[in-house]
Parts: sequence; C-alpha cells; structure tokens
Amino acid sequence: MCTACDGYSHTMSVPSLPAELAELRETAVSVLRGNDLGDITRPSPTLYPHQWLWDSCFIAIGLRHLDPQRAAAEILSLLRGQWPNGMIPHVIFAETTDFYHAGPQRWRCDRVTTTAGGAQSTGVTQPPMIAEAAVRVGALMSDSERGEFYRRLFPGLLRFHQWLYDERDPDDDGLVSLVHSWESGMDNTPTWMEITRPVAPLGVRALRRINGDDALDALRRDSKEVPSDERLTSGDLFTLYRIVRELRRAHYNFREIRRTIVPLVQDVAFNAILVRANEHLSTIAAEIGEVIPARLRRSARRTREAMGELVVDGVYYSRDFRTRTLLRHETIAGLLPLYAGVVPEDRVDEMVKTLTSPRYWSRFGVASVPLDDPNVLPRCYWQGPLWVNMNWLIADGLERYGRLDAAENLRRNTVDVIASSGAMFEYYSPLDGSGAGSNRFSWTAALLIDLLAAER
Ligand code: 2M8
Repeated sequence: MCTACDGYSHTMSVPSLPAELAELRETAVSVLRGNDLGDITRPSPTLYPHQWLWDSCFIAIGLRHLDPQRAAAEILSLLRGQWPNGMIPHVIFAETTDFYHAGPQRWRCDRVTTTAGGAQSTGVTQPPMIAEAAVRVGALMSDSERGEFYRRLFPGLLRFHQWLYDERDPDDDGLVSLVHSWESGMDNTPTWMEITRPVAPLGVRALRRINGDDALDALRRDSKEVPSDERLTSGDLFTLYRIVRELRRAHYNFREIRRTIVPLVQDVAFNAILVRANEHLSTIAAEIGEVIPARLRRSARRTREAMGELVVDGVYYSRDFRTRTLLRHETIAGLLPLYAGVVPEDRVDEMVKTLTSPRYWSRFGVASVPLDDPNVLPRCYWQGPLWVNMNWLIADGLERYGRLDAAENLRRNTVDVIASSGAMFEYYSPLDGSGAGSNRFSWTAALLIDLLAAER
C-alpha cells in the first residue's frame, strides 16, 4: 500500500462503472483498507484478526486491481510462516493482542518448530490457492516485475507443494489427506462434521445424549461478533479443539497422527484446488526458467487421475483416508472438480445441470449444501450459505469449460447479492440473499473488486 497517501486506488486506473456499483466498489476498497495491517490483510476486523492462507490469496486477487505490488506482498508474506519442512500454515499469527478463539496458545507450535520469519502459526495448512493468486497478480505486472515476484516466491512455493505430497500422501496415490476440517476451509461442512462427531470429547457426547449442547454456549468465545446460530455448534467447535489437542500431542507429524483418533480425509475440494495449483506452479516455473522436479510432476499427474476415483454417478465426494470409503454427502466441495478441469467433457453438461438446478443455484449463487438437503441451514456458515470465493472458483471453471453463459450468470448474481446487501458479508443466505457472519469480510470485498474489473 502507498504510504504517502491513505489508499491503494490511485496506483491503478479506476474502472468506469454505474454510480451504484462505483459506490459498492468504494465500500469494498474501504473494507480492505480497514483490514490492512501493512503487508497482510486480516479476513475481518474482530472475528479473524490474523493472516489466513487462502484468504490472503483471494485478497491478493482483488488487491492486484488496486496495487499489484501490495498484492504480491500479501502473497509473499505467507512465506514468513513457512515451516522448515515446507508446510505453509493456515494461520500466521499477527502481532496483535486482539482475541482469536484458536490462537497460538491452543497450538503451541513454537515447541515443535520455528517458522521462516519467526511468526507464531497454527500446525495445519489450508487449500493451496497461492499459485493461482500469484499468476493472477503476475498478469497485471510488467514482465520484469513479474519475473522478480515469481523468483522470490517460487522456491518456497515449490517446497510447499512437495510437502503436501511427502507428508500428506504417504501411500503415493495422488490424493493428499487433511487432518482437520480447518484445513479444508469449509469448517463445519456436513461431510467433515459427520466424520468428526464420533471423536467429540466425552463431555460433549454426554451433553448430546441429554440434548444439553447449549450448556457449552457460554464457554465459547468465537461468537461475540456474530450470532452463534450463524456459526458452527458449540459441540462441533469443542470437537475441533479436541482434534487440535490430538495433533499437538502428535507433533503435527502425519506418521504420528495416523496412529491417533484424528479423522483423515482426502478432501475433494482441496485436491481439486491442488490440481489447478500444480498447473499454475508449472507456469510460474516455466516463466523464470526453473524446472519442476520429476517426482512432483508425477504426483501432480496422479492427483489429476485420482480425482476420477472420487466420483459416483457423476457426483464427486471426499474419501476417508483410512477406510478408502467415499463420504457420500453432497456439498459444494463436490463441484470444485469443475474448477480443477478434471471432469470429462462428456460429464460436464450433467454437472452444470446439477449446479444450475434449484438444488444448488439460487437466484444469488451456489449454496454450500443443496437446498433439498433436510439439514441445510441457509444462514449457518458452511452448512448452506453461498460464499463469494466458491462462486468465483466455480465461475472460473465454467469459463474454462466454455460454459460462458453459466459463468457470466454466476458472476453477475454474485455482484447482485453483494449489491443488494450493501455490505461485504462473509456469506449470504441462498434463499433471500441476506448477509451473515462478519460484515467487513476481506475476500468478499477483494473478489467483488475482481468481478467488477471483469464487468468493465
Ligand atoms: C473460517 O475458519 C476459521 C478457522 O480457520 C474460524 O472459523 O475461526 C473459515 O471460513 C475459513 O475458510 C476461513 O479461511 C477463515 C478466515 O476467514 O474463517
């Protein structure tokens, strides 16, 4: 961000937009400015006061239209959190006293490692969106700026992709496994909650038997900014904390984690994002004359092929790493193979039909859980609401499959739902478009700026 003045927008030309959209864009810029901490951007001012991996990537995709160098800094700053083994953590803690419910004391990662930049971090990762964000930012830079940016990023990014396979694909089947639902980014999506609930702490299980989960509400501290019914249940939250305890005891090491009760999931969305990320990594390497090691190239090919093992009757699911059984609950995660480009051409129309049917496609975008699911909760986090980053990813996939009308409609609906709420909400009800969660959410603001740039 420019230090001589207070904003970003002077560095790039502002698109000419109808007054209403220009005002909305200004709101988005001010949300990003308000969440800016120098070279990182918090997802939201109070709920999420640190740096998150995939948030920073989506944020950079928007920031590039305001200030490409600042966008590049957002991405490069993720390398400060890199572990010696190559992992880039899902949260890199900022130097702030602002409260976060799963802060450094819950993870105590400084007992097992030191990050590249000395920052405290969590011990798990998040969807590997870095290469996509880097290529998007690079596209708006001069050749020499892009070359410099890619050269600074590439070594760390390569090590991250290698870590994903070395650590999380021990059986070498091409699919990486996740050890916590926070790694999927879709914290309480039904698939993950179903496999996670059996390992709930004893207290949670006892309270559940007498329908007394509510007793835990007073103990949680993540729902001060947002009503608790817009977030995951207390029982689920305390179960996720328990899994962090298990991971901590296993030193965040997959070989040890395998021997614990921690559920291990070959998450379909994460692996879809990885397929695309591997392609972008190759683009970055080619541009700066680097070579992707043969082993990583082979793993990348396997991931692409192995996505075919996750599909039954045209529907993609995540898989239990231990039992190799598919976790047959339909959610938005199963639509991300469209983004990955792994859906065979003769299956694409069928998938687009499902996606655009009233089951998923409300007037405003794609619901995170089909609307005919008896347990869908339209305003609750990853159990029904639509998310701007998901709409963005799916629209990107539709476009690359040449389904231009569907892509265009989805993008337009996304802008409309944000416009009708007038604020940058974390997520929106697919039924009436009302906003929920944080109302100053960075990736909504950033991706809106990106969508408006395309609109121009
Ligand atoms: C949400 O997750 C965090 C934990 O990582 C939380 O609830 O405290 C998710 O929506 C995740 O996808 C997102 O990256 C994060 C920050 O926006 O918030």
